[in-house]
Parts: sequence; structure tokens; C-alpha cells
Amino acid sequence: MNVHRIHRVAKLTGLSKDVVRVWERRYGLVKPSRSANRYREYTDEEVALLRFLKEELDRGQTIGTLAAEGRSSLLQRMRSSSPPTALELKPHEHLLDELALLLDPLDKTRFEQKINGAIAVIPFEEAVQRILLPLQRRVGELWHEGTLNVAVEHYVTKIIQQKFFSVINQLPVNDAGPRVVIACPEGEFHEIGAQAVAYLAAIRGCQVYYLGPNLPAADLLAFCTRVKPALILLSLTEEMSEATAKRLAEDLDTLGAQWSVGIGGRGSHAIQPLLRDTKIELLDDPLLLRNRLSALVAAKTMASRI
Ligand code: B12
Repeated sequence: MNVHRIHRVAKLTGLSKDVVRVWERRYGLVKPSRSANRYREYTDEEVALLRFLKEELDRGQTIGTLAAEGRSSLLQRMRSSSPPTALELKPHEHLLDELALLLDPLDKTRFEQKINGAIAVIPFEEAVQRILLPLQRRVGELWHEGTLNVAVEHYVTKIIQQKFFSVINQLPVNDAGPRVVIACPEGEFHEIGAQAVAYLAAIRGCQVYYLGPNLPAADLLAFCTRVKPALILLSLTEEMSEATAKRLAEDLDTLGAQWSVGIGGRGSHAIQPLLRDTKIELLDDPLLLRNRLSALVAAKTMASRI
């Protein structure tokens, strides 16, 4: 179980810090504990409760009615009604073991029957978290260890990519949503993180410009000058040498001077301290990314109504 300070809770829930404090003091709806130096600390469940309360308000409930219902009833309703969050979705290990066995020697028919069958019976968002991303990690690791032929790894990677694109392609062409450009910087060939992000942005109603791996900074900048995106999202999987990281940080600063930029992926954490532009957001957390995308879509919808 994680504990979160109030500024992070605000980011994770989309509520202001003041609102979170008022719901605690006036209504007793949230009960953070206190750290040794008296900072409020919220558990994952408190954060989930706050998100649940926000959803109820968005559905038209008033805070007075929710307060009258009381914390324990709300907690009970939240536990029974809320779908599992991406963070709670554990990889489907048994299925992954079975799929891995069908790769060496490769049994294409049974592999595809098994993966297609498993994906068809659960929501795609759950399949992404429990099957597709863990499968990508698994086959990548098998290749890295030298136990899987790179051709087989490429075959599985292409199947995973097709699944993402076939879902994205089924969505209506959306020219009203906020424009989001998604790419991997030059030298970054690990592509699935960026594709997963493209899928998340597309299903939330963004107009996604997916540019794929290994994109030089100058070309990205030129592209954005034409497209004028509301947000650029870059996926950094590999951690780089110090020199490469410094160069990338400079490119990001140039980009961030003109556009909103978010970074994510396991390599993004090492870049962040090198950035001069503090507006560049580290979004490598599914909840942060979801909130950011939802806020972007909501802002665009509001703007189009004015
Ligand atoms: C799959 C994989 C590959 C595949 C890539 C397939 C492809 N086309 O994408 C293959 C086998 C081809 C490959 C190759 C290489 N790989 Co490799 N690979 C991996 C592996 C196993 C998984 C990476 C991955 O795809 N993860 C899937 C994503 C979805 O998960 P994630 O990275 O955790 O991302 C999550 C979040 O971070 C977030 N996220 C990701 N991007 C973004 C972006 C934004 C904006 C946001 C908000 C969020 C976000 O969303 C994801 C889901 O929650 C990792 C080890 C590992 N277990 O992580 C090594 C790893 C990344 N590879 C590594 C290396 C070195 C390489 C090679 C350079 C090896 C070589 N010598 O050739 C090559 C380079 C690539 C190339 N030139 O083709 C190293 C990197 C080391 C480092 N310095 O950081 C790793 C860590 C392995 C290791 N332990 O050494 N690899």
C-alpha cells in the first residue's frame, strides 16, 4: 500500500488541495494519517475514495448529500462498484506462461487462438494491462536473455502492435479532440510504451498523431509547427548515456519553450533532473496520464462551447 502527500493526491484525483482539506475538515469524508512532521498522508484507498466522490459529483450528486450518506457507506459503495484500476490489474501470469511455451518451438495457430481468445473476453483496457504489455516485456526479456530468436520476438511484437492499431482504427475519425503528438526520440526503438499511450489518448477522444520510434528532434519540431498540438508525449524506454541524456534534455527544452510536453517510460526519470524547463511534465504513472488526457479533452470541449 502506497501513501501519498496532498500535492500528489491533487494530481491523482484532479481535485484542488483546498477541496481535499475541506472534505476532510467539514465533512469527515477522508481520513488521512499524519507523518512525524504532521504532513497529511493518504493511502491508495483514500485516493480511490476521493476519485469516487469526484465521479459522483460529476454525475450530479451534491457534496451535502454525499456527506449525509457518510464515509462508511460511501466506502462500501466504492468498493463494490468501482472497476479495478490499471494499477491493480496484475499480469495474467498463467496465460503468459502458456503463450511463452507456444513460441518455442513456434506454434502460430495455437498462439494466435490463445491470445485472441483471451483478449476477446475481457475489456481491451484490461487486456492491455494484464496481457499485451506484460507479454511484450516477457518476449523482450526472453530475447535479451538469448533464449528467444529475434524473429519470433519481432513476430509477437507485430501482433501486439496490430492489436493496438486495430482498436484505434475502429474509433471514429475525430477532428474535434485536442491534438496530441506521440513519438519516441531519436535512438529510441522500443515502441510499445508509445503505442499504449496512443491508444489511451485515442479512446479518450484526442486526435492522435502517432509518429513511432526514432524521431529526430528537428523533424518533430518542424512537424509540431505545422500541427500545433495541445500536447506532445514522448516515450523514453532506454536509459541513456550522460551525453545523450544532456542532448535530449536540450531538445526537450527547445520543444517545451513552444509546446506542452509530457514524458514517460522507464528512461524518463533520469532525464527530468536535467531539464531547465520545469513545465515539462513527467507523466510516467497511469493515473497522472489519464487525468492529464481527461483534463485536455474537457478543456477542448469547454472551449468549443464558448
Ligand atoms: C521489449 C524489449 C525490447 C524489444 C523492443 C520491441 C519494440 N519494437 O518495441 C526488442 C527485443 C526489439 C528490444 C531491443 C533492444 N533493447 Co530492449 N527491452 C525490452 C524490454 C523487455 C521491455 C520494454 C518494453 O517494451 N516495455 C513495454 C512498456 C509498455 O512498458 P514500460 O517500458 O514499463 O512502460 C510503461 C510506462 O513506463 C509507461 N510509458 C511508456 N512510455 C511512456 C510515454 C509517456 C508519454 C507516458 C506518459 C507513459 C509511458 O507506459 C507503459 C505501461 O505502463 C525491456 C526490459 C524491461 N523489462 O522493461 C528491455 C530494455 C528496455 N532493452 C534494452 C536494450 C539495451 C535494448 C537494445 C539496445 C539491445 C541491443 N543491444 O540491441 C535493443 C534496442 C532496440 C532496437 N534497436 O531495436 C535495455 C535498456 C537498458 C537501458 N540502458 O535502459 C532494457 C532495459 C533491457 C535490459 N535490462 O538491459 N528490446
